[in-house]
Amino acid sequence: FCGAISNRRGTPPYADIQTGRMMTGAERPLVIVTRKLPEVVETRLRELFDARLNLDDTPLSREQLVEAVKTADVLVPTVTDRIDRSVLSQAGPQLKLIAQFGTGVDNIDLETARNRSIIVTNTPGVLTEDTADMTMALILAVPRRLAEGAYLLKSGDSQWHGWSPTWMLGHRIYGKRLGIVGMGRIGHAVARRARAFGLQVHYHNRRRVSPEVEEALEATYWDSLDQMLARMDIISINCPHTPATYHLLSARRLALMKPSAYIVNTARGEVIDENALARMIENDELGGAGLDVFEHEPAVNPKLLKSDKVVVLPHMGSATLEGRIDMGEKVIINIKTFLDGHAPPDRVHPAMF
Ligand code: 8YV
Repeated sequence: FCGAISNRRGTPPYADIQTGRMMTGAERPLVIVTRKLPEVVETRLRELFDARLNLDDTPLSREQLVEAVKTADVLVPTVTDRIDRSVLSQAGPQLKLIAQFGTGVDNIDLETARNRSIIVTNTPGVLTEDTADMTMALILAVPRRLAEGAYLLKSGDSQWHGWSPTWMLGHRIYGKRLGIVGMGRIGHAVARRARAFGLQVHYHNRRRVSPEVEEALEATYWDSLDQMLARMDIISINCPHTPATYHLLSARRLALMKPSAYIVNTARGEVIDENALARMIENDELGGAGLDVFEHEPAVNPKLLKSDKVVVLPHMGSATLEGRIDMGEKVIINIKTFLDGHAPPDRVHPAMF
């Protein structure tokens, strides 16, 4: 990790983070990036900053993370880096910005960051459509048994003896009720897609969206999550993971769902009590699940892996090259704006935690 890459001299100077003093060449702020990013993003980072990159993409150990916060002026972590209180409390006074490569910031102890006057930014907006696409893919895949069918042919020992009218029957999604938990950017994008597939859109959110948006999405608001859960055919989790949403889908709430209902999660595993979900799947108490995220990534509950009623993906919701490049650009804009002495555009608002 951290093969230091020296920068070309002659790139524009920057104001020092602490003093506002102009810096040039080797004095430029040190930006430590914890994971390998697309080449075009890394090239730009090297051009602009004293960038220390992770060329072989091995996730940082805790000790390496501590070392990084002790030395970096700007840290660029991702979801796989646990920047908790004990890591942050060892940060040097030079660390002033954590520019997360990602939208979710639940891997960062925001309160400690705030107490230490470290600004945290993220990359909202640029992965909305990709994540909504993957959500829709799971909403289709689970009821229509897509992964099961594909695996059956690819697994070699063909159990396919030709078409039959009663074989591999799934369930129709057209006309069914979709309940979106979390009507932010991604929730909206899922709702737009769902309408096109003939689903009836329902949602639960901390705040009700405007009547204009509700009308455009033909979306029905539920103040009570419990009541919504009991009446939906499909539930999609699209809210961030915060202390308030940890195990929002608890064993008690999961049990409110119809036994035929499906649940899809492209947000964060921690929003669902994964053990409770796995038990329900094992006991045939739910129609199925489409999961892109897990409570203890990269571990996945074996009961979920075993079940034909569950489609699992390895946290791929936003995994497009275009999306990753856009995320990198956002990170660079946040860093550059900050180093130029302005408030970076994607500061994580205190209301998020
Ligand atoms: C990213 C995500 O892959 O941005 C997020 O919140 O969940 C993913 O799309 C990852 O988190 C990058 O940090």
